[in-house]
Amino acid sequence: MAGEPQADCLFCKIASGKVPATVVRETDTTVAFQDINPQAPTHVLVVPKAHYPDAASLAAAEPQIAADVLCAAEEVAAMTGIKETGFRIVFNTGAGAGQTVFHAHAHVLGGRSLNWPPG
Ligand code: D5M
Repeated sequence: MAGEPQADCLFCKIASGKVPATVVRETDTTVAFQDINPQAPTHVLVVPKAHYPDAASLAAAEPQIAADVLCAAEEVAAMTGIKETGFRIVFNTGAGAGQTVFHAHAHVLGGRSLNWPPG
């Protein structure tokens, strides 16, 4: 069924606590944890607990949970102090855009100057 946890999905396992991660925030529908390969002084991932392969499919199927992910990203930015200095929320969507883990996730990045356009 759409949104059900997938046995072979790393972020489903992190969301359920089966794989350890440094969790910084959790809500009924989302989990936020430190990225294992940080690209900025603050680099947190926000994932929905429901499994959708990318942000676009999440938004199409569950717009409220997609909004929850965005709100959680804002709260992570406030908690970590990057809201004041500027931060970026990135949803790599599809392998062609650099997505490597096919469970929807927001990258919340800040703590250094961020160039535009991104690479
Ligand atoms: O981003 C996938 C991100 O997931 C990438 O920045 C590394 C991160 N990652 C991979 N494995 C882990 C674990 N185990 N803990 C925390 N973070 C992890 P993408 O947009 O798909 O390229």
